[in-house]
Order: sequence, then structure tokens, then C-alpha cells
Amino acid sequence: MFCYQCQETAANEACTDVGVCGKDAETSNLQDLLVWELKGLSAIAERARAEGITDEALDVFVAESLFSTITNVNFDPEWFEDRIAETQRRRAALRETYEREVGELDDSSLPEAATWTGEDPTDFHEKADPSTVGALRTEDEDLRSLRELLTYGLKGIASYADHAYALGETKDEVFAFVTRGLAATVDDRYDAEELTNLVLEAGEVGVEVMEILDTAHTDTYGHPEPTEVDIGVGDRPGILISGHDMKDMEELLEQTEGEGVDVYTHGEMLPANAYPAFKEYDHFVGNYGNAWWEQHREFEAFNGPVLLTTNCLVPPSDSYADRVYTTGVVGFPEVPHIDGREDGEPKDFSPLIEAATGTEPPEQIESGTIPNGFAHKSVLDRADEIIAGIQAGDIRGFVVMGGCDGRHAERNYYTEMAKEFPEDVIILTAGCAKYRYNKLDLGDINGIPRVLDAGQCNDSYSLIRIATALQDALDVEDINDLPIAFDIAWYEQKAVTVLLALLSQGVEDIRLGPTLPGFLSAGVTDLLVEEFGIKPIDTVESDIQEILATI
Ligand code: FSO
Ligand code: SF4
Repeated sequence: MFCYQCQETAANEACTDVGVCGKDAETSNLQDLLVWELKGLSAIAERARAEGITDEALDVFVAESLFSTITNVNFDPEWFEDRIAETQRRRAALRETYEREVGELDDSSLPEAATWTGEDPTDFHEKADPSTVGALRTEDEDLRSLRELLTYGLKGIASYADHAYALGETKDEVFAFVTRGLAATVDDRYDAEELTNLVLEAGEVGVEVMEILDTAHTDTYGHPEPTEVDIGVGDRPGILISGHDMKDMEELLEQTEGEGVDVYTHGEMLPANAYPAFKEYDHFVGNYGNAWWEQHREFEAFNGPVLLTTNCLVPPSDSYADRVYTTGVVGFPEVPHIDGREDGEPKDFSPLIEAATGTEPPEQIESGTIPNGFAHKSVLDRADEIIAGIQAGDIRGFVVMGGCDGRHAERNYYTEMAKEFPEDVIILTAGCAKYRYNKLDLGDINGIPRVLDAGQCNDSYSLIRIATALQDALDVEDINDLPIAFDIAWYEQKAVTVLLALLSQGVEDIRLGPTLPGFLSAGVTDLLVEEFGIKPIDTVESDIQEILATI
């Protein structure tokens, strides 16, 4: 295996024996083969699109399949064997349609990924080698780095498109870009410059897809409201829901009402607590625990069943594995899976309700509340107060410390940064990075909390909306002249999309930590440094000083 798609990759170079995340070599290689085949399928789909042949079901299949290869989503080799076989079936059907409607496809004009066919899992395993179908098939390091950077950006885009699709929001342009981008990574005609342009375009499409998802969430569940989320526990059995899928959240709350069980969020599902539609449920108690990487201890102490709707799943310990359920694109061998929706019918979460009945209530691990619900509407509703605060000098500026949390001890940097900023600095956040400082009680400035949490990683879109609204209000032409600095933490591929989205908005001088991506070659790093001023984090002391000098 060879995988270097996340921040915790071994030695910041690559996982080559087993993933630090727990992914085994067999699964990793099959993921490579699936992604390669999706690229080949996209090469044909791109030609079909040019002739006006589109297929939304196929686009969604591609998006879901890409999503399943994001870090900590699916660890089940059988899932990938099935998906690879299905990709080949769908590719053959698309090819047939194309040849019937347009004319014969010349194999010599297609990449091998569009024509290779394996008969069965044995063939898949033989083919699934990193140097044949994975990152290492590209020898030139800069080209490899750009192809992978684009692929990871597309994975994030695909995941957000998939969530929006579940809520009935979709845009063909997004799927069209995913098709074009995937096809480009197996097309030798694309040189470094063209791939760089596609990487930057992925940022623009990233903003677009986050906007679509924002509309899907807010049209369906209302705009998040400032909310003090309870982090204690009730005295009834509980079900814990993690991940990002709000449709799953809705159906779980609906089906558990009146069943004598409480529902709690974990990790990235915390922002569900701020949506008006979900606040209606009395048995929705609050949030339990912290970011994804602390789940071993926390799932164990929770006592009740746990539902993983998306990343981030950590291979479960024996002590609670029998209480874990997956759904959507998440999977783990031997862990029960709640099937998808059929014909508009909701998913059936009754196995979790049955499993919860009679269990001990969650063990109390914390108490108190944490503030949430500061997405664009609730922040911009107070724009006048914020502008007045800036003009009066009460608010010196803002630091965006969004992104991901993770296991590395160096991430303590973000806690220390939050503590060390002077009291006239406001922290804007989204994603699970916030767990490093959202329980610190950093106070407020004239009633405006010093930590404004917009929500999930996809709600980074809110941070862009807030920045552009401030630009208008303060009559600042260049986003970089605003009193806002960016100190982003990354872990998995959605964060790559968020980073590219910020770059597409012209944001410069972003600090990125705790390490720069292992998949960036020296050449691509130079490009990001020269063009955008991206820099690694340094010490708390020097970064605070530098940031304060710029805001
Ligand atoms: Fe994982 Fe966290 Fe939201 Fe990231 S829970 S790490 S960017 O925030 O994606 O899924
Ligand atoms: Fe390693 Fe990250 Fe890949 Fe897992 S996802 S195998 S930790 S690089």
C-alpha cells in the first residue's frame, strides 16, 4: 500500500504497511483501484457529456464512491470489491449508450483506467497495486503531487455534493467538474500548469458546493441559531450520532421520539444542536465528547449504540464494537450497516432503538455548555454591533482557526493560541478543530462571544460569507486587507477542499498545520508559498506576534 492523503500519514511521508488510521493494505489498495476506475469511467463520461449525454444517478454513484475513500470512512474490503465491480458495470452501460447514440469509442484514445476489466475479486487484488493504479503510477513528483491534490479536493467536493443530494439539492455543474477533474488525472496530456488550473478551479467549485449544502441545510432545518449546547447527560438510555449527515439526524430524531431513549451528537454532528428544526425534539439532549480521535474512550463510556453517518470512524475496540452501527458510505467489517433510503422511504433505525432500550445511561464525562450556531445568518444579524466594535477598537480583529482536530500532540498549539490571543481578538471556526478550545470559556466582547463556531467543516462557507460581508461593510477591496488572519488545521481531504476554497477567494498568507501535507512535492509547495504565501505553523509566541501585526 501507499497512502499519504491525510495529515497523520506515517512520518509525514506515507503509510506503506498499514495505515496510522487503521486501514489495512488490502483495503488501501482496493481504494486505489476504485478511484482509478472512477477516473476511467469519468474519461468516458466526459466524452458523453460533450455529446449531451448525462446521467445523474451515475454522477451520484461516482460522488458516493469517492466519498467512501476519504480517511476514516470505510474500512471494509468487500465494500470496495463490490464498488469496483459496479463501476465496471456502469462503465460498460455508459459506453454502450455512447456507442449507440454517438459512435464507436476508440480504445486507443482512452486511458487504461477506462478499459481495464477484472473478472472477479482475485483480478482486482492483482491489479490493485499503488505503482499501477495508485499515486505511485505517476513518476514525476510534481505531477503526482498535483494529481493527488486535485483528487483529494474532488473527494471533499463529492462528499458535500452527496450530503446536499440527500436533501434534494444538486447542481449539474458540480458533477460536471468532478467528472472533468477525475478524467484529467489519468490523461497524460494534462501538464503541470493545466493541473494547477484545475486545482484552483476545484477551490471555486468547493465554494459552490458548500453553498449548495448550506442552502440544503438551512432550507430544510432553518438557519442555525446561537445555542448553548449541553455537554452533560440525561438519565435515560442514549443513542450517539456522529458524522455530518443531517438527513440521518432528522430521521433518527423522528424515529426515536417517544421511544424512551435520548439522542446525543458526537464530533462533527455537534452543529445539529443549533438548527431550529432539531431543537423541537425534547429527547435531543446535547453533545457528548469531543473530536473524532477521542472516540475510543468516549464511545466506551457512552454505554448506548453509536451511529456513524460519515467520517470519522476509528476502528472500534472490542469493548464497544457490538454497539457500533454504520450507514451511508461508512463501513467496517462485521459492523452492522443501516441500509440506504429506497423509493423515498426513510432509513430504518429501529435496530439502534432496540439496542439502546435497557442500556445504562451515558456515563457523565463533562458538564456545562458550549456555544454553537454562529453560521453566517446569526453572525451577520449582528453585523452592526461587530462593525461598531471594530470601529471603536474593542474588536482588534479575527482569526479563523477552523479545520480538523487529530491525535498529534502538536495540535495543542491551537489550544495555546486560543488562550494567548489578547481579549480583543475573536476566533472564527468551523470543523472539528474547535474542540481544541471551545470549552475554554474565552468570554465575549460587548456580548459577542470570542469563539464564533459556524458549524461543520462545510460551514467554512459561512466564514467566507462573513468575510465578504465585512469587506462590503468596511469598504475594503482586497480580502487580505481585512483584519482577519487564517490559521487552519487540517486532517482529511474535506479540509483540502476547504483550503482550496479559501485560496479561490484570494486569501493569502494562510498558516497550515500541524504539518504541511506529505503529498505536496517540493515544487508544488514552492508554488503555494510563492503564489499564496501559505506557511507552516511556527511557535505560539511568534505566530501570535505575526498575526497581531497583520490584523
Ligand atoms: Fe473529520 Fe473533523 Fe468534517 Fe474534518 S470530523 S476531520 S475537515 O472536521 O471534516 O470530518
Ligand atoms: Fe495513512 Fe492517512 Fe492514508 Fe490512513 S488515510 S492510510 S493514516 S495516509
